[in-house]
Amino acid sequence: MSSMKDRVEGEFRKPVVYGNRAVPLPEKLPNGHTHRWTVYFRSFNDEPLSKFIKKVQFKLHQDYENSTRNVEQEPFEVTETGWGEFHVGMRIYFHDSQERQASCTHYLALRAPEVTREGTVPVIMKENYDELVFINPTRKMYELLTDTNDVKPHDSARWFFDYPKIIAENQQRMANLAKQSDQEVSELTESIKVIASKCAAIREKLKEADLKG
Ligand code: SLL
Repeated sequence: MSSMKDRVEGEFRKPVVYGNRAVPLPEKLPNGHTHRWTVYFRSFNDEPLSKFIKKVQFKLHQDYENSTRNVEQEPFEVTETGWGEFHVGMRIYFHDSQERQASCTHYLALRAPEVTREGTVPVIMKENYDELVFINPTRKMYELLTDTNDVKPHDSARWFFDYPKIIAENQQRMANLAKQSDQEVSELTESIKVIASKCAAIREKLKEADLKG
Protein backbone atom coordinates (compact mmCIF):
# COMPACT_ATOMS: atom_id res chain seq x y z
CA MET A 1 0.00 0.00 0.00
CA SER A 2 1.51 3.32 -0.94
CA SER A 3 1.21 6.21 1.46
CA MET A 4 -1.52 8.79 1.04
CA LYS A 5 1.00 11.32 -0.23
CA ASP A 6 1.37 9.36 -3.51
CA ARG A 7 -2.37 9.47 -3.94
CA VAL A 8 -4.93 11.98 -5.01
CA GLU A 9 -7.78 12.33 -2.59
CA GLY A 10 -11.26 11.99 -4.02
CA GLU A 11 -13.65 9.77 -5.94
CA PHE A 12 -13.30 9.45 -9.72
CA ARG A 13 -15.84 7.73 -11.94
CA LYS A 14 -15.69 6.22 -15.39
CA PRO A 15 -18.99 5.51 -17.13
CA VAL A 16 -19.05 2.09 -18.79
CA VAL A 17 -21.48 -0.15 -20.62
CA TYR A 18 -21.45 -3.94 -20.65
CA GLY A 19 -23.80 -6.39 -22.28
CA ASN A 20 -24.28 -8.40 -25.42
CA ARG A 21 -25.72 -8.35 -28.90
CA ALA A 22 -26.86 -11.45 -30.73
CA VAL A 23 -28.17 -12.44 -34.15
CA PRO A 24 -29.95 -15.63 -35.16
CA LEU A 25 -27.82 -17.73 -37.50
CA PRO A 26 -29.27 -18.25 -40.99
CA GLU A 27 -29.54 -21.95 -40.14
CA LYS A 28 -29.03 -24.15 -37.11
CA LEU A 29 -25.53 -25.59 -36.94
CA PRO A 30 -24.90 -29.35 -36.59
CA ASN A 31 -23.90 -28.75 -32.94
CA GLY A 32 -27.30 -27.19 -32.23
CA HIS A 33 -26.04 -23.61 -32.12
CA THR A 34 -28.69 -21.12 -33.21
CA HIS A 35 -27.17 -17.70 -32.54
CA ARG A 36 -23.99 -15.74 -32.88
CA TRP A 37 -23.37 -13.39 -29.98
CA THR A 38 -20.83 -10.88 -28.76
CA VAL A 39 -20.45 -10.01 -25.10
CA TYR A 40 -18.61 -6.74 -24.42
CA PHE A 41 -17.32 -4.29 -21.86
CA ARG A 42 -16.78 -0.78 -23.18
CA SER A 43 -16.76 2.85 -22.26
CA PHE A 44 -20.01 4.81 -22.31
CA ASN A 45 -18.52 7.72 -24.21
CA ASP A 46 -16.18 6.03 -26.67
CA GLU A 47 -13.09 6.76 -24.61
CA PRO A 48 -10.29 4.18 -24.93
CA LEU A 49 -10.33 2.19 -21.69
CA SER A 50 -7.05 0.44 -22.35
CA LYS A 51 -5.29 3.54 -21.00
CA PHE A 52 -5.97 2.16 -17.54
CA ILE A 53 -7.50 -1.31 -18.11
CA LYS A 54 -4.97 -4.09 -18.62
CA LYS A 55 -7.40 -6.84 -19.42
CA VAL A 56 -10.96 -8.01 -19.13
CA GLN A 57 -11.49 -11.63 -18.21
CA PHE A 58 -14.74 -13.16 -19.44
CA LYS A 59 -16.10 -16.32 -17.80
CA LEU A 60 -18.39 -18.22 -20.15
CA HIS A 61 -20.54 -21.28 -19.46
CA GLN A 62 -18.36 -24.33 -18.96
CA ASP A 63 -19.90 -25.88 -22.08
CA TYR A 64 -17.42 -23.70 -23.97
CA GLU A 65 -13.89 -24.77 -24.62
CA ASN A 66 -11.45 -22.54 -22.69
CA SER A 67 -14.38 -20.98 -20.89
CA THR A 68 -12.14 -18.32 -19.32
CA ARG A 69 -11.25 -15.79 -22.01
CA ASN A 70 -8.71 -13.05 -21.36
CA VAL A 71 -8.94 -10.04 -23.62
CA GLU A 72 -5.97 -7.73 -23.37
CA GLN A 73 -6.84 -5.30 -26.12
CA GLU A 74 -9.78 -3.21 -27.08
CA PRO A 75 -12.45 -3.99 -28.01
CA PHE A 76 -12.92 -5.96 -24.80
CA GLU A 77 -15.33 -8.50 -26.23
CA VAL A 78 -15.85 -12.18 -26.99
CA THR A 79 -17.78 -13.50 -29.97
CA GLU A 80 -19.13 -17.05 -30.02
CA THR A 81 -22.01 -19.09 -31.32
CA GLY A 82 -24.38 -20.96 -29.02
CA TRP A 83 -27.96 -21.97 -28.26
CA GLY A 84 -28.51 -20.97 -24.65
CA GLU A 85 -28.45 -18.04 -22.28
CA PHE A 86 -26.23 -17.98 -19.20
CA HIS A 87 -24.39 -15.65 -16.82
CA VAL A 88 -21.16 -14.22 -18.18
CA GLY A 89 -18.76 -13.02 -15.50
CA MET A 90 -16.39 -10.15 -16.30
CA ARG A 91 -13.37 -9.21 -14.22
CA ILE A 92 -11.56 -5.98 -14.94
CA TYR A 93 -7.81 -5.77 -14.27
CA PHE A 94 -6.06 -2.39 -14.15
CA HIS A 95 -2.54 -1.47 -15.21
CA ASP A 96 -2.05 0.04 -11.79
CA SER A 97 -1.56 -3.03 -9.60
CA GLN A 98 -2.59 -0.99 -6.55
CA GLU A 99 -6.11 -0.74 -7.95
CA ARG A 100 -8.46 -3.55 -6.91
CA GLN A 101 -10.04 -5.55 -9.72
CA ALA A 102 -13.62 -4.74 -10.57
CA SER A 103 -16.21 -7.28 -11.61
CA CYS A 104 -19.70 -7.57 -13.01
CA THR A 105 -22.04 -10.21 -14.37
CA HIS A 106 -24.23 -10.12 -17.43
CA TYR A 107 -27.00 -12.55 -18.26
CA LEU A 108 -26.56 -13.22 -21.96
CA ALA A 109 -29.67 -12.47 -24.02
CA LEU A 110 -30.28 -14.34 -27.29
CA ARG A 111 -33.99 -13.88 -28.04
CA ALA A 112 -35.02 -10.53 -26.56
CA PRO A 113 -34.93 -7.55 -26.38
CA GLU A 114 -34.87 -7.02 -30.10
CA VAL A 115 -33.89 -3.82 -31.87
CA THR A 116 -34.93 -3.37 -35.47
CA ARG A 117 -34.47 -0.86 -38.14
CA GLU A 118 -36.28 -0.80 -41.44
CA GLY A 119 -34.74 -3.03 -44.07
CA THR A 120 -32.36 -4.85 -41.75
CA VAL A 121 -32.33 -8.04 -39.77
CA PRO A 122 -33.36 -7.72 -36.13
CA VAL A 123 -30.54 -7.69 -33.62
CA ILE A 124 -30.88 -8.67 -29.97
CA MET A 125 -29.24 -6.25 -27.62
CA LYS A 126 -29.16 -6.06 -23.85
CA GLU A 127 -26.80 -3.81 -21.99
CA ASN A 128 -26.21 -2.24 -18.61
CA TYR A 129 -24.84 1.13 -17.66
CA ASP A 130 -22.39 1.18 -14.78
CA GLU A 131 -19.51 3.21 -13.39
CA LEU A 132 -16.02 2.21 -12.38
CA VAL A 133 -15.33 4.07 -9.15
CA PHE A 134 -11.79 4.90 -8.09
CA ILE A 135 -11.27 6.17 -4.56
CA ASN A 136 -8.04 8.05 -3.73
CA PRO A 137 -6.23 6.72 -6.83
CA THR A 138 -2.47 6.85 -7.26
CA ARG A 139 -1.25 10.00 -9.00
CA LYS A 140 -0.50 8.06 -12.19
CA MET A 141 -3.95 6.53 -12.22
CA TYR A 142 -5.48 9.93 -11.47
CA GLU A 143 -3.74 11.41 -14.49
CA LEU A 144 -5.07 8.66 -16.75
CA LEU A 145 -8.55 8.96 -15.32
CA THR A 146 -8.76 12.69 -15.79
CA ASP A 147 -7.23 12.80 -19.25
CA THR A 148 -10.38 13.52 -21.23
CA ASN A 149 -8.79 14.20 -24.61
CA ASP A 150 -10.42 11.14 -26.17
CA VAL A 151 -13.86 11.51 -24.67
CA LYS A 152 -16.59 11.84 -27.28
CA PRO A 153 -20.26 12.62 -26.81
CA HIS A 154 -22.23 9.48 -26.11
CA ASP A 155 -23.75 7.99 -29.26
CA SER A 156 -25.51 4.71 -28.61
CA ALA A 157 -26.94 4.60 -32.14
CA ARG A 158 -23.47 3.88 -33.43
CA TRP A 159 -23.39 0.71 -31.33
CA PHE A 160 -27.01 -0.20 -31.82
CA PHE A 161 -27.08 -0.08 -35.58
CA ASP A 162 -23.75 -1.29 -36.79
CA TYR A 163 -25.65 -3.76 -38.99
CA PRO A 164 -23.34 -3.96 -42.00
CA LYS A 165 -20.58 -5.08 -39.65
CA ILE A 166 -22.82 -7.57 -37.85
CA ILE A 167 -24.10 -9.06 -41.11
CA ALA A 168 -20.61 -9.26 -42.63
CA GLU A 169 -19.33 -10.99 -39.50
CA ASN A 170 -22.20 -13.44 -39.64
CA GLN A 171 -21.50 -14.33 -43.27
CA GLN A 172 -17.81 -14.77 -42.52
CA ARG A 173 -18.64 -16.96 -39.55
CA MET A 174 -21.00 -19.15 -41.60
CA ALA A 175 -18.42 -19.47 -44.40
CA ASN A 176 -15.76 -20.54 -41.88
CA LEU A 177 -18.08 -23.07 -40.29
CA ALA A 178 -19.03 -24.47 -43.71
CA LYS A 179 -15.35 -24.84 -44.61
CA GLN A 180 -14.71 -26.50 -41.26
CA SER A 181 -17.53 -29.01 -41.71
CA ASP A 182 -16.42 -29.81 -45.30
CA GLN A 183 -13.00 -30.55 -43.86
CA GLU A 184 -14.53 -32.76 -41.14
CA VAL A 185 -16.61 -34.66 -43.70
CA SER A 186 -13.58 -35.39 -45.88
CA GLU A 187 -11.58 -36.52 -42.84
CA LEU A 188 -14.41 -38.84 -41.82
CA THR A 189 -14.68 -40.20 -45.37
CA GLU A 190 -10.95 -40.96 -45.27
CA SER A 191 -11.29 -42.70 -41.89
CA ILE A 192 -14.21 -44.80 -43.21
CA LYS A 193 -12.04 -45.91 -46.16
CA VAL A 194 -9.23 -46.93 -43.79
CA ILE A 195 -11.65 -48.86 -41.56
CA ALA A 196 -13.26 -50.56 -44.59
CA SER A 197 -9.89 -51.75 -45.86
CA LYS A 198 -8.95 -53.01 -42.38
CA CYS A 199 -12.27 -54.91 -42.24
CA ALA A 200 -11.58 -56.42 -45.65
CA ALA A 201 -8.13 -57.58 -44.49
CA ILE A 202 -9.58 -59.14 -41.36
CA ARG A 203 -12.30 -60.86 -43.38
CA GLU A 204 -9.59 -62.21 -45.69
CA LYS A 205 -7.63 -63.59 -42.70
CA LEU A 206 -10.74 -65.18 -41.24
CA LYS A 207 -11.48 -66.85 -44.57
CA GLU A 208 -7.93 -68.21 -44.71
CA ALA A 209 -8.20 -69.45 -41.12
CA ASP A 210 -11.52 -71.12 -41.98
CA LEU A 211 -10.00 -72.85 -45.01
CA LYS A 212 -7.05 -74.09 -42.95
CA GLY A 213 -9.30 -75.26 -40.12
C1 SLL B 1 -29.69 -23.28 -20.32
N1 SLL B 1 -28.55 -22.69 -18.30
O1 SLL B 1 -29.98 -24.42 -19.99
C2 SLL B 1 -28.48 -22.62 -19.68
C3 SLL B 1 -27.24 -23.22 -20.21
C4 SLL B 1 -25.62 -23.22 -22.05
C5 SLL B 1 -25.36 -22.64 -23.37
C6 SLL B 1 -26.86 -22.60 -21.48
C7 SLL B 1 -23.49 -24.19 -26.25
C8 SLL B 1 -22.06 -24.17 -25.90
C9 SLL B 1 -21.24 -25.18 -26.69
C10 SLL B 1 -24.34 -23.23 -25.46
O2 SLL B 1 -24.89 -22.31 -25.99
N2 SLL B 1 -24.49 -23.45 -24.15
O3 SLL B 1 -21.83 -25.95 -27.45
O4 SLL B 1 -20.03 -25.17 -26.51
O5 SLL B 1 -30.34 -22.65 -21.14
